[in-house]
Amino acid sequence: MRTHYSNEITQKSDGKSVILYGWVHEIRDLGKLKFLILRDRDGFIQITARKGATEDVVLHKIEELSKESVIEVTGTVKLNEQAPKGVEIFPSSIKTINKSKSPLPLDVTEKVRADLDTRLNNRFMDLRKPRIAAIFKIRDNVLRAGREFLANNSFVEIHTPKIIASASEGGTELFPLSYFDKEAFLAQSPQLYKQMMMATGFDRVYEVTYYFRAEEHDTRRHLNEITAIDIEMAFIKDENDVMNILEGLVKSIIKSCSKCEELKVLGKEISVPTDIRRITYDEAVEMLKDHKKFIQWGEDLDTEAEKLLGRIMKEEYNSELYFLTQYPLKIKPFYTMPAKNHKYSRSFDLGYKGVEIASGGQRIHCHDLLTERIEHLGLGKTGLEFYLNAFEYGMPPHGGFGLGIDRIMMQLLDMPVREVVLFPRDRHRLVP
Ligand code: AMO
Repeated sequence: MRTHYSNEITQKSDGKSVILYGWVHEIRDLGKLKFLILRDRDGFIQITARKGATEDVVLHKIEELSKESVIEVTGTVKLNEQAPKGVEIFPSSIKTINKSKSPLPLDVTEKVRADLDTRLNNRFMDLRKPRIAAIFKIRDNVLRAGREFLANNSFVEIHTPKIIASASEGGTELFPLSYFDKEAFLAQSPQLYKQMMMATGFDRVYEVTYYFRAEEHDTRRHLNEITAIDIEMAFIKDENDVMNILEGLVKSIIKSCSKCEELKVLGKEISVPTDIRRITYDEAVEMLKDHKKFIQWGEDLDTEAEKLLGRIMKEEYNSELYFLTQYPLKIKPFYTMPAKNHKYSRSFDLGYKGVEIASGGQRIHCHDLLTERIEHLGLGKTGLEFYLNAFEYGMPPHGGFGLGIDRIMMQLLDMPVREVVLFPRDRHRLVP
């Protein structure tokens, strides 16, 4: 079978017999001289066939190959200054393993560009482009770095149910489904379950999770199936302890991604933050007002305000990442710990270049206050009994956050969110 991947062939491999597998990326037929570019997981290698030096049967084989077919090439490595990387393969045999149909739905060489919808409709082929594959190798790095940071800080990875009986974030954004004879929903987040884990003695948990949200948004930053790193931690003093963990997590993710080789393929650089500024909601509203963007106190920031704040933080404070703290309680979910006579809350959002990438806070850990908040918001305790029960038998003070993986990826690479998700689910897209 395969002896080498393309990038394992270097000038030191001169004279070696090799067997390679991959896709026909390009063919250049100059009559007596034929070049075939083979592409595999790790890159490209030039196969060179010459009349007189190469057997006729191999020369004919190259003539009949169709682009993107899967092939096996057996040959010898030869030095050639003019070839990419200074080496090429002289083939002794080329076999088609599986022929590709033509014309192709997409041009993998990217000489002809396609729009995002066409690319997403043919995602398997889109991902053959090294530039697109690079995005998902960086995404892998986000998760790897995130898991490493959390494991080093004593967080235990858990999985909580995605089929649930009641809303965790509010009732309007739920996808209902039928669960035998009962009504059920896809989970909006692991919120209730990760909080219940705080009553178990695990103290620090995290989940790489899906959120399902029936939001009717149609923007460059919203999806209906979202991925996130959710954490919850017990025995905190207040939300600052949680922000410290989020700050450490995001910094180590960004630092690790800034070293990814794949950034070169994308022609991008990532700057690593040193400090993450913390400003209050009230300060943000004032800063926006100074720039003629008016937010009614108690309203959430709209997209325009978020973008403007991102610009202000970058230009005036040299801060691409910033926490917004002490949100008005009335715009935060029922589980959020109130502050200052219930006008404010112990919550925060993390902004990155004008987009919210995470939110969290300290939670209410006292049963009576929690039920009072639920009643005050008119939510009703029905369906939440299993959750409230965990607060009656020794629940420690706790807090946590949800960090959107799709969101941090889009901001790291300055791309719309659908670019950084393999098979995005948005309002219009259910396949592939
Ligand atoms: P929230 O609803 O703010 O908080 O979500 C947390 C993070 O998830 C990402 N996110 C999204 N990304 C893309 N498209 C969407 N439609 C979308 N919705 C959310 C964002 C956001 O900051 N339970 C709380 C978290 C917590 O307090 O622990 C929650 O779900 O990056």
